[in-house]
Amino acid sequence: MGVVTNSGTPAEEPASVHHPRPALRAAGAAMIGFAAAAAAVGAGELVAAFTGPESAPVIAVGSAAIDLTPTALKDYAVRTFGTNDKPVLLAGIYLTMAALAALAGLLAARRPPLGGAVFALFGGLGIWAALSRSTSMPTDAVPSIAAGLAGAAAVVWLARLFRQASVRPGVQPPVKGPTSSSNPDRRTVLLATGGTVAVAAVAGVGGRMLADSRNDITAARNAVHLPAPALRARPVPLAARPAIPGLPSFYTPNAEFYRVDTALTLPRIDPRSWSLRVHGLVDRPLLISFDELLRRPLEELDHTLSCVSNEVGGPYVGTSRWLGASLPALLREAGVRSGAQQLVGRSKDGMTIGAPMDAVLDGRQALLAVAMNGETLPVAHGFPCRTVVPGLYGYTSATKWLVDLEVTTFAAHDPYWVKRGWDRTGVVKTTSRIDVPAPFAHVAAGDVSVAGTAWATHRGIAAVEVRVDGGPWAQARLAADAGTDLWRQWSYDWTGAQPGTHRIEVRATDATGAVQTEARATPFPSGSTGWHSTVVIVT
Ligand SMILES: Nc1nc2c(c(=O)[nH]1)N[C@H]1C(S)=C(S)[C@@H](COP(=O)(O)O)O[C@H]1N2
Ligand SMILES: [Mo]
Repeated sequence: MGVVTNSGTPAEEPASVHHPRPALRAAGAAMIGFAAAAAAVGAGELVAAFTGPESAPVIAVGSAAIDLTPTALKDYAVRTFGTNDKPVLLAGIYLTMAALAALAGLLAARRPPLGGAVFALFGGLGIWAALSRSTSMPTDAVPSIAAGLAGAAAVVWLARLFRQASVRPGVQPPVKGPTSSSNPDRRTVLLATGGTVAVAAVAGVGGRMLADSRNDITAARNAVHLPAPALRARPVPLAARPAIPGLPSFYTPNAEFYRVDTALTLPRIDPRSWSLRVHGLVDRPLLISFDELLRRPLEELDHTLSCVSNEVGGPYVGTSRWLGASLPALLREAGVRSGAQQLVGRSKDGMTIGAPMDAVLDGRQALLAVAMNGETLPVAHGFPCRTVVPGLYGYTSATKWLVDLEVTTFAAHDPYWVKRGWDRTGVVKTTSRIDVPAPFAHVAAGDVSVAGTAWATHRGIAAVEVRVDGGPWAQARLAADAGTDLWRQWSYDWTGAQPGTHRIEVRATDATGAVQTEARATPFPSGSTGWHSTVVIVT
């Protein structure tokens, strides 16, 4: 900042200050670039308050980046940053933008139109990103147009001031010219730059606030009255949920339920304007409103949902009591035609999730869920309606913010993840996890209590075995069976643990008799496999 705040008269200063050093001049030019970028983002946010949060340039570019990210990189991001992957992505976009903005400032300090051109390119990228979404409308381009114009105008204006201030006598080697006395000084440039940032901040923050209030559906969500279930889940026996310290609770509280999706801004859907369309290979296409959905007999389903991206031992799994209308019943009303192979759910944000039709209609309790653990679906988990199909990973079964169901063939449509190389069936693999002791925990020698979770959703868990340091497998104690669609908790008393470092391994057998495979596989393309192990230090 020193480069522009110094407005002392040359006579009072040491000679070296008279001529801004190139580095300081460059820093000043970069600041101009940042200020113009702020103006661009602020203008984009303000306009996006009217055209929808997903049309804001940074969000649009981020969403396009998510959709274009190669699977391997996405896998890496989920593995490394977990559910922080979105903040990390946005931070990356902002940092890239800052670097390009600095470059634009430097170019503009030489030739202002060049800086303007960089912002025109920014705007163009935003326009392309905003229009590239499957659900985009022409108006989605407007925030990026505004951002590009605001950024270009700001950078050209500030760069002209900057250049004029730089040719002021005594600041640069003297330049002759009759206008030099009326040229702006560095203080003017500073004020203009700071003013631009201030206006941009007001526009950006104001735009966000406006968008939040325009899209606020809290009241509408709170007003949803959940009818009593027509079909209740059978109570989960206490013996199915042993209270072992360190084990996750049998039902996962909504606030702790993992969240995995591609949505940079959560779709906010007013249930009063929501409808679900059922079409494709059906005899009677349907369109039902949220009220009509709630008037259908609602069923409770206790079900463990898990994510295909879960690593061995990973956290992307949770159990909930879902409440919703029967999906097979709705499909039967629509009249599924022969030849139908795939049920594609479409979300408000353009996600497509395809479930094998034979799984949906084979008698399992698939739902159009409206509630989770007795609470109206949280926005992050798909309010007002999502699908839940036991036995399948979320990416082939659990469309959040559902607005459309298409009955189709496999050949006719590749859903989002299938396009990216993932398996199209998504059957949950037999998985077991050691939750207690925690990895690298220090435990006292003697008797060590080991416990964990196992799931083979819709097949059920028949056995869990544990071994220490590659020794013989021993049967773990299984908690009572609460149903095949649920995880099963287990415990094992490891007796005579000797001081030292030990490795505990676990494997499960599903109810078909298949033993969980030892072979390690990455989540891509059909879910991770391999035995989970934990290293503990016995003292
Ligand atoms: N609209 C939408 N629905 C979605 C997804 C998504 O990205 N967008 N992700 C799916 C995946 S991969 C999983 S594992 C589950 C996760 O549901 P949850 O976030 O409620 O736990 O949602 C599924 N439904
Ligand atoms: Mo997932």
